[in-house]
Amino acid sequence: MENEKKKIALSLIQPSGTITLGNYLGAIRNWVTMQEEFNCIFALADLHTITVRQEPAKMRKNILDAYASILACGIDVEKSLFFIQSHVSSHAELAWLLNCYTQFGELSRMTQFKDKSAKHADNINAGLFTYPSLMAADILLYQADCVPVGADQLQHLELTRDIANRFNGLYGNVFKVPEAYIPKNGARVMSLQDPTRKMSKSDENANGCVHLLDPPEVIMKKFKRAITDSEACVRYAEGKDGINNLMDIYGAVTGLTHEQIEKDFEGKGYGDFKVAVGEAVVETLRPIKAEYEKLIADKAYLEECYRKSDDIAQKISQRTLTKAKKKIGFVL
Ligand code: ATP
Ligand code: LTN
Repeated sequence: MENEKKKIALSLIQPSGTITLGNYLGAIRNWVTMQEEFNCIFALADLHTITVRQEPAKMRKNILDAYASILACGIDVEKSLFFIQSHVSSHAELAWLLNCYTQFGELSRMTQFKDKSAKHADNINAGLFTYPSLMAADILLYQADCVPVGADQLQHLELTRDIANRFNGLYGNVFKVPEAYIPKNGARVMSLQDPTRKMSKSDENANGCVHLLDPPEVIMKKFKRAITDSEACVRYAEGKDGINNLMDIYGAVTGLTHEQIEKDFEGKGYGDFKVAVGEAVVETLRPIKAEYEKLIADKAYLEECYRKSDDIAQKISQRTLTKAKKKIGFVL
């Protein structure tokens, strides 16, 4: 946070499973490059993950694995904050306040709530419903200018802006109204087994999802089994979701355009192409996995990193929280 004049970019990711190739190509890789242009604030949204039931030992492992993996991707705690949401008490506290400025009707319209409550019909808890007020708190506490997110989160961001405007309308300028930031080169990675659905950490079909920490042979196997079509021609076209997805992934890791890929694979079959994509992904992930192995073996270093960021985040966020409480009418 060395340069006060830079704009503030903020984003969180749920440690709800091991980080995927989709998370990396769609989000984290862009976070890494944004560190130069912005004052960046990143965190693991562990409070958000308990909106879906978690197994305690697995949750602890997922949090540390996600922390080490994201550092391994290139997040630098000398340049950016990278903390753990539950360690900074102002998030839960502001979320409660904002719940009282968020309407039932607004929350009812959120498509993520509708999707997740259909998926977890046995546990439609109040946290799942009020998830967006906690996300609004994450963002508004830091007076963030922009929030890099995938398209799936735009509705939550719009609600954050509505909440901020409503609060500011009542009490004056307390919160900065943030903008969504959709990175130019943010790839949308689809499941290798169902290319009409996005690749997701919590996918039940393990073959559809490539994890950052998968061993090379597992990655190769998943690409070899990827669903394609019967045309046997590597070209980007409507109705060829599987091949389009593989071309997008290959392009994202090699920098090649669709036209270049089509030319390189002219006359070759899908078998060759799948191997090429698998190998390119393995090579992209190799240094990340190696760095992760080093980091995860050094728990003391990891703790040093997150404690340092936790403390700074607590200080910054307290300023906004105190201001909001004062405006509402609490005795401080
Ligand atoms: P979950 O399965 O728990 O819902 P997820 O893997 O879908 O998790 P999130 O934690 O919701 O991922 O998202 C973290 C970030 O990664 C977000 O910015 C999101 O837009 C991005 N992201 C997630 N999946 C993909 C994908 N398949 N392609 C591109 N970006 C993605
Ligand atoms: N809901 C987001 C994770 C998230 C987030 C945030 C993203 C929680 N708080 C604040 C940006 C800003 C997701 O599921 N990807």
